[in-house]
Parts: sequence; C-alpha cells; structure tokens
Amino acid sequence: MSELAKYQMYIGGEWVDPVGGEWFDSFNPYTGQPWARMPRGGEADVDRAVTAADDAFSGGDWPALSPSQRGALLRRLGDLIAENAQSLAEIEVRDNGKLIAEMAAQLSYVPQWYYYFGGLADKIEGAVIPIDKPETFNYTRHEPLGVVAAISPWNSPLLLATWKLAPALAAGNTVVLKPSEFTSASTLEFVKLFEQAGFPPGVVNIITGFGHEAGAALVSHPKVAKVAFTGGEMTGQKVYQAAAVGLKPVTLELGGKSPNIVFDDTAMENAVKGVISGIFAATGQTCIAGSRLLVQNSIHNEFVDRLVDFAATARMGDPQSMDTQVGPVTTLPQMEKILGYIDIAKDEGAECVLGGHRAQRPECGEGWFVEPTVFTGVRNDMRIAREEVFGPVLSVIPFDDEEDAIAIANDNPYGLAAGVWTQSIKRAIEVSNRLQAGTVWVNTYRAVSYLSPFGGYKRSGLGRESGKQAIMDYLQTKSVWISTSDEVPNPFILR
Ligand code: TXE
Repeated sequence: MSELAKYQMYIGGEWVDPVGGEWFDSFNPYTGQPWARMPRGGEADVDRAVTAADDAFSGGDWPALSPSQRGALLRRLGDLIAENAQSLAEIEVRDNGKLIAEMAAQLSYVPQWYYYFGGLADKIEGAVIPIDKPETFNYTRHEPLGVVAAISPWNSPLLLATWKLAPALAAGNTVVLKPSEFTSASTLEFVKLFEQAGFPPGVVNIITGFGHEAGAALVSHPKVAKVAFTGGEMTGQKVYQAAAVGLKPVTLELGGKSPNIVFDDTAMENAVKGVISGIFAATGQTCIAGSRLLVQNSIHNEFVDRLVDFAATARMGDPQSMDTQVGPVTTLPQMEKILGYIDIAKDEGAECVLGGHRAQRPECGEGWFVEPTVFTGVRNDMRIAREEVFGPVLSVIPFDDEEDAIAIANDNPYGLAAGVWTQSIKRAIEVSNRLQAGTVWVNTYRAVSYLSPFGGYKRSGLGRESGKQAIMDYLQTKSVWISTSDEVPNPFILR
C-alpha cells in the first residue's frame, strides 16, 4: 500500500508536528478508504497555537496595520483563493465526498467574503456622543476582542471557516481554527494562501484533532477571547457551557429541521425542484436542509408523485464527476446515523415511498451512500420530524390551510430556515413574517450571500454570520470620556 500523505499543523507561521507524536486517518467517503493522515493535536498544541495568536495580537506587525491595510491583505487573500478554487474544491471532495459541481461553485464564491469584509475593515466607525455633561467630550471606538477560536464542521469546511475568519480578521483579531477531524485537509492547504497573501505569522493558526481533545482545549483556553462554532446542537451546548466558564462571547450556528412549505397555488414544477434542492443536494448534509416538506392536502398526492419520480432519477456515484447529482455521506458514523433514523421512521409508522436503505448501485462501490429517501404519512410529533438527520431523508407532512402550515412549521425546537412556495405575494409576506426562522426563502431555496445575515432562531444558534452585522460580533465597544474643564469638581459624587 502506498504511503498516505501526512499533514502537519500550522502554528505561529510554522509547520509543526503534534507534541504527542500521533496522527489519525482521514477517509475518502467515495471509496471508504483512508487517503491522508492528520496530526492529533492536544492540549499542548492548542496552548502553542493560542500563545502564537495572542503574541500576534499583542505585538508585532498585525496590530500595527491600519484597518485599510488589513482590508488590502484580505482582498489579496480573496484573489489567491479565486486562483486556487478548483484545487481546493478537489481536496474537499476527496475528504468530504460532496459534489465537485457544488464545491467548485462554493469555493469560487468564497473570495467574496474576503472582499466584502476586507472592504468593511476601514468602515467600522465609532461615534461622537452628544453627551449631557458640560465640558466633556465622549466618543466610542470598536476594538477587536483578541484571540478567536473558530471551530468548523465537515460539510462545507472552507465556506464555514470563512464565515468566521473574514469578519474576525477584518476586525483585527487573530484566529486559531480547528477544522473537523473528518475533513482537515482543505483547511491545511488553504492556510498556505494566508502566508502567500502576507499575513504576519501567528495571525491565523490551524490545529487539527478530535473535538473532545483539541476542540475542548481550544474553547477553554484562558487566552481565547471569543468562540465561533458551527456544528451539531449537542456539541454546541458543550461549547457554550465551556465558553461560559470564561465568560467568552459565542457565535453558534447549529442544526435545523427546516420546513419547506408548498401551497396549492404554487408553480408545481419549480416547487418540486426547490424541495429536491433542499433535501437531496449535498446529500442532505446541510444545516439548512429542508427536511420537513409541508404540502397542502389538496395537492399532496400529485406533488409527492412528481417529487418521487424526479428524485428517483438522481444519478449517484463519483463526486468528482460533474454528472453526479447525489454523492456519498461524508462520514461512516453519519451514514449509520442516517440509516438509524430511517429505521426509526419506519418503526414510527411513516411510509417509505422512495429509497430507505444504503445504496447498492454498482457506481456507488464501497462508498458511504444512502438512497434518496422520502417518507409520507409523517406526523410532526414523530422523531423523524423533530430531530436533525443530516442526510437525504425527507419527511412529508400534509396541512390544510395557512394557519395549519404555520403552526406545524413553528412547532419544532429549531429555527434555522424555511421555504415558502406560493404565487400569492400577500401569502408570501404574511407567512414569512410569522415563521420562526433566521432565513425564509420564497420560491427559492438554499441561497446564501456574504451580504445577508445568516443564523438561527430558537435552538439553531446564537448570533449572525455574513452581512454587516456579523463584524460587530468580533468587536467590543469602548467609550472614551475626556474632560475639557480646568478643574475636577467634588470628587465624592458620581459625574
Ligand atoms: O458534529 P460536531 P459531528 C450536526 C448533524 C450531525 C451532527 C454530528 O446533525 O449529524 O451534528 O456531527 C468539534 N469542544 N451537524 O459529530 O461534533 C468537532 O471536532 C469543541 C450540523 O461531526 O458538532 C468539529 O470540528 N469542539 C452542522 C465541530 O466541533 C468540539 C454541521 C463540529 O462537530 C467538541 C455538522 C468539543 N467538546 C454537523 N466536540 C451544521 N450546523 O451545519 C466536537 N467539536
């Protein structure tokens, strides 16, 4: 067997081996075989990385840069990502099995976050406050927090890391980033571009390793000032608790059980495509998956028939091929989780009208594939309707009218996203207003942009990524008071 590529971590501008001297395998989900070895970072490595980030924040070249110069660095980085988008996408596909068509498009779009937040870096203005005291001048400054711990998941490693890196760096922080143990390779390749762009050593550091080791040590490190996390709800809770001990602010982007609501006045063909894109694109492994299809009773059967006919044509196979439409599941435990939920749905009495098992197609080989799966007869109180599956499994729930649709949609602990399919502008606006979700798409699904805030209501998270607002989560506000009086009056009273 040929030697597997062996990676190192990136700390303080240097490539380093883990202190513990251990590596672990990273798998290609299409073949089910290991293809690279990742350093198993632990507490000592995390300490080294946070110390490097803290040193870079406190002295040297980075804090000496003006916000405009920081912005220029971010824009240069954006250009380098654009030049390297295809090769980064290929590595992501090898590591996480998502389609090259999807990942290449994602990576070509990633530079926009660095251009946008680079542009914002020198537009963060404080205020002069018209203070209600004589001979007093008061103004505010927005200052960076310090070392940001960024923790990213496996489903879109570089895009989701970027949502944290771009605003954090534009604001003047330094970062220690820990990618998922399942998909660390693209992040380690990506960080080379920071070096090329001219970021000073220590501004961005990469620690690899397991969540309960490297991840937990990073969140708890006393010199970490803020935590930005994307991942599962349970892990999000642990991260939040650990951050609370150090009173660190957090941004949490957790899962969802998003309703895609189809009214009977919809353009049926578009809605079918929208529902497919919501649940089968990216093999359903997106936080915004439209995993609950709410469809109006009057069109239920026709809509489900059309949907199943369309989904049944999905081409599965090699994710590096531009023709493939549904790729493998990224990790073995995730595939087992999805198959477990399929069994749960069957036991709960839902009717499986498509798929419902691991894919046995020859083109899927030994890869971790699950057939696109549709359950009808789902009640909103079933586990398959309440819990995040994070796979190509759709639950169809019928509804009678608008009130019913909204009640079912909102009756879920999550609130990340929702889709509405209707031709009525009145209904589109009224329903959107009443949905408890951080993002609502009308007659479209799965659209994101650097310009628009993204985040969850309810148990889907805290804070927003993208859009102008996001940078404020990486800043703290200082109020400066200057007296122009010639004397200090009575010192025993509050001014
Ligand atoms: O995620 P984890 P997993 C959901 C999805 C999936 C489930 C589990 O439902 O089935 O989560 O996936 C790091 N302290 N999403 O187990 O554990 C970990 O190393 C600090 C939704 O892969 O949340 C990785 O870098 N960090 C989702 C990151 O957290 C810890 C995307 C995410 O891993 C840690 C992925 C700890 N104690 C999964 N434990 C979305 N919102 O898009 C783990 N980590």
